[in-house]
Amino acid sequence: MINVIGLGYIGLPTALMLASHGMEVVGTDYNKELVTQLNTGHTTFEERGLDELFKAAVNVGIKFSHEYQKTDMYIVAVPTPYDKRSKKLDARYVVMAVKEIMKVCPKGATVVLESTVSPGTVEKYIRPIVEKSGFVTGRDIHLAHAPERIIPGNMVYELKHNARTVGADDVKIAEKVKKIYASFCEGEIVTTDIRTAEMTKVVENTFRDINIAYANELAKICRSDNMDVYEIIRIANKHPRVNVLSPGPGVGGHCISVDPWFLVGDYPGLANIILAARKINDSMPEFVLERIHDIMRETGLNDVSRVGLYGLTYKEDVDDIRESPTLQMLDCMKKHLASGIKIYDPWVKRDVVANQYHEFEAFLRDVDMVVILVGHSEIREKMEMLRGKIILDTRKICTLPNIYTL
Ligand code: SAJ
Repeated sequence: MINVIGLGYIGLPTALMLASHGMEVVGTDYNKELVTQLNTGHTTFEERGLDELFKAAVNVGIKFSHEYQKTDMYIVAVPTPYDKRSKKLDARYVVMAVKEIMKVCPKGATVVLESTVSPGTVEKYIRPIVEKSGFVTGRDIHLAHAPERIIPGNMVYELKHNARTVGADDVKIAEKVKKIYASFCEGEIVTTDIRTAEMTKVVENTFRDINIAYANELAKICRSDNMDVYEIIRIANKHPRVNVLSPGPGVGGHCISVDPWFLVGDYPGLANIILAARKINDSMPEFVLERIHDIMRETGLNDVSRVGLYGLTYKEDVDDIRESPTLQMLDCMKKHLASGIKIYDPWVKRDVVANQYHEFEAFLRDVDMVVILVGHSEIREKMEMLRGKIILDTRKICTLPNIYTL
């Protein structure tokens, strides 16, 4: 039996996938409400294909509990935030999970960590917990790191098709863990040591952060000198070895805006491009605010309560608002004591900010300017309804004429 610890954005789909491919699975989460919701037949977030996968897993007997199980295989997928001051990994959830596992696991068990961590985390935090619990790693308890790689919005597909990495102390354990993932993963599964697996995952997300920062910096340069950044990127990308990403209102989510900080925190003085990229991406919400300000002045709109922000999530067609550029912008506005701006997101059903709307029509009625911050399918389909508004499109998705861009 496999006990998947943490039933959030990564743990839940992983548990469901394993169960629906013939593994006996119990998913454990310390949040009792979440466990109850799953046990009453409801998924806890929206994701393409998740409900179908959930049904398939429930049909073959997946179980959810808030209790850790006694078994020989654990997969840990708990949050790994960073400490905003030190910029280092905050390992408290990983530590808590491994401590709980040690209370129930038998000798011979394998603990696989899926959460993204900074290089050296298993050595620094996990191995000591195992040893303090009276076990010898590599003999009584085996450790492995198999970082998740799936992208929100396409998780179910990517779980099945992406290549994966499995790092372990011992080749036999790596092969054993690989076999479990191979039950559903059709991509290549590369085995390596734990530290390499840890570093590789952080390197992947940092690569993307740096590339997005390049696009965002170009947007700023082009704005300062009246050039069309989108046209320039479109043409540059025709070069066979160039692939500039898209500028946007900033980088959100719990991965790309967080993981590069692990390297900055652990390697001060060495992680220079990485730090610069983080700063550029973090500066984008403020840049958008400046654009709003300039456009208001240019168009004679002087009432901020007639400005509407479209999108609260960190990217299109997901319901995740963690570190979202819109929230970063609202924080920035608070510093300047500005308020009254209106907000709408079709994916965010509960009230999370002031002046939030739940009806697109009502939102549009109350604003003269719409700032597109997230390119949800909804707005792409309903673009015509924006006709007549002043539009700032930070995602370059608007098909109407005379719009403003970054
Ligand atoms: N963004 C841009 N311009 C772009 C691409 C993205 O501004 O050209 C913004 C997005 O709008 C969003 C942020 O960057 O705010 C991050 O979005 P994303 O779609 O690039 O990535 P995530 O955070 O949803 O998922 C990433 C993925 N990592 C990589 O692509 C290297 C995913 O594969 C990881 O599994 C995930 O992080 C994770 O959990 O670590």
